Amino acid sequence: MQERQAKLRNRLSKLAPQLGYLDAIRAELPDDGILVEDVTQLAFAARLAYPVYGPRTFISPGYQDPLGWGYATALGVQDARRDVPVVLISGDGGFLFTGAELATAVHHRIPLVAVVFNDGAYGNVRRIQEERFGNRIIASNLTNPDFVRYAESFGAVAEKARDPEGLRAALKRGFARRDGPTLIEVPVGPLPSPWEFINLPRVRGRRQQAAT
Ligand SMILES: Cc1ncc(C[n+]2csc(CCOP(=O)(O)OP(=O)(O)O)c2C)c(N)n1
Ligand SMILES: [Mg+2]
Repeated sequence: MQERQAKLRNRLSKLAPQLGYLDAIRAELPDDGILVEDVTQLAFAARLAYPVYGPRTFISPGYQDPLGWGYATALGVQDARRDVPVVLISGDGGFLFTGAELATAVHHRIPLVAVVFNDGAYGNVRRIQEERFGNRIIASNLTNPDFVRYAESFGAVAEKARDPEGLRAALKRGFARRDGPTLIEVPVGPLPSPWEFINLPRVRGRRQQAAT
């Protein structure tokens, strides 16, 4: 198993920035803790390489990828499982879809830890516009609130983490709090594309594909 994981890591080494943050989360989250993901570049990497140790400990939106479901869903997960730590990974764009549920989290003292990776963009879409549409950037740069102050204004605890080490320390503090929500903002730059690992070559219908 460990050998398989090492091989996988080797193959995905291009995704080192994302993997560093996922390792930090895996190191701090107990084996029976639950990871919930929104639709973000970190989540795409998690689907490929985040080690899951038990059933129902990795909650993913699946193939439909409804951006923004993460925060609301993770709150439900944490409320249903008050006995284990729950962590959300989300991008800045997706977080703002249901981020106002911070009010619910504070109101009901739901101890969810949300990690928001902030690249100031719908980063996954912006990269596609850059690489495949001649750098024609349309509606993928974001004007964001200050996420720490936003969360604090609801009465949540919030802090910034600037690297995987910092994230580990912040997660420790977040998981230790059982009386309310925590938000951790992680500022990031552009991240390497995971698409070559997701769009695998066809194994059927090759002839048909060649004809189109
Ligand atoms: C409802 C919905 N709208 C649009 C998309 C397409 N989409 C996939 S990823 C993404 C960008 C997400 O931005 P952010 O949450 O900041 O994560 P990042 O890509 O920057 O890591 C978008 C718009 C989607 N999956 N679902
Ligand atoms: Mg983003």
